[in-house]
Amino acid sequence: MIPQYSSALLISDIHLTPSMPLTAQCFFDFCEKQAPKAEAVFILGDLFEYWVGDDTSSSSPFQQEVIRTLATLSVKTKTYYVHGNRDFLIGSGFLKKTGMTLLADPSLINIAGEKYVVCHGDSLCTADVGYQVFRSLVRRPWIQKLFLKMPLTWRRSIANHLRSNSRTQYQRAENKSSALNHVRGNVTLEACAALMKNWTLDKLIHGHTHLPAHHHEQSGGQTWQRWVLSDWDLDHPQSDAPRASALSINSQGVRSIDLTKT
Ligand SMILES: [Mn+2]
Repeated sequence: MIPQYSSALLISDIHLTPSMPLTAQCFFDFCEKQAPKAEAVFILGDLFEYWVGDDTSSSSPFQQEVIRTLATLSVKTKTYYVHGNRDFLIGSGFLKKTGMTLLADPSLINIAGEKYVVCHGDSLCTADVGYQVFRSLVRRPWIQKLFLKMPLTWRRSIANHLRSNSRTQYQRAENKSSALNHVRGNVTLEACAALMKNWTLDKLIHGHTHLPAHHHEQSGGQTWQRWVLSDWDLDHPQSDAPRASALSINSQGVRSIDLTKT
């Protein structure tokens, strides 16, 4: 069934971790204040910095607090979640506790009478062939089952290894002199065009690239709009401007809300 609402808020890439307390506080405030005002809230992946299994929450006061916050929000408004590349192991246990409904990546949603395709965004980064091979492997159920059977210390160490690799790549992508890596960290026009053609739609919303924008794009006679959600970071003011935003959709259209100023 297609989620259909008159208003919605969309967020992604909050990268929640106890070591980023200001970002976490901004998320808790969002869930308490702004989020209940929308009919539905969509979290388009990378809610957590990393997730190595639902069985870790019982020993983590931080994860317990996130679960409580989302469960409280889910009572007030409908909440949806799409897997990100860092928290795709979020399973039915976490979803049940938080009251969130899992959406496939990509999915169609209908807000205020307009149809949008939503996804995390990593599947659209097709210039990074190595990553796409990795993605297709780790999304296989049998590989996930094997991973989740490993001791927690192994799982954490694998996740840390993958994160440090991805961070190095991201820093390279930030370096504008390296055009190739910049392309690899972004979605491709071809992948977006194929997705829009497949769904015969002209509105796409995703996160993942940390390049918030509203694009008007075209390819082969097709045109579409693409909104990119921002990542959240209020804990590293030295590296970039503090940022946290949500996309609000209602009968007035689509607009970005700066949560660092609310
Ligand atoms: Mn991501």
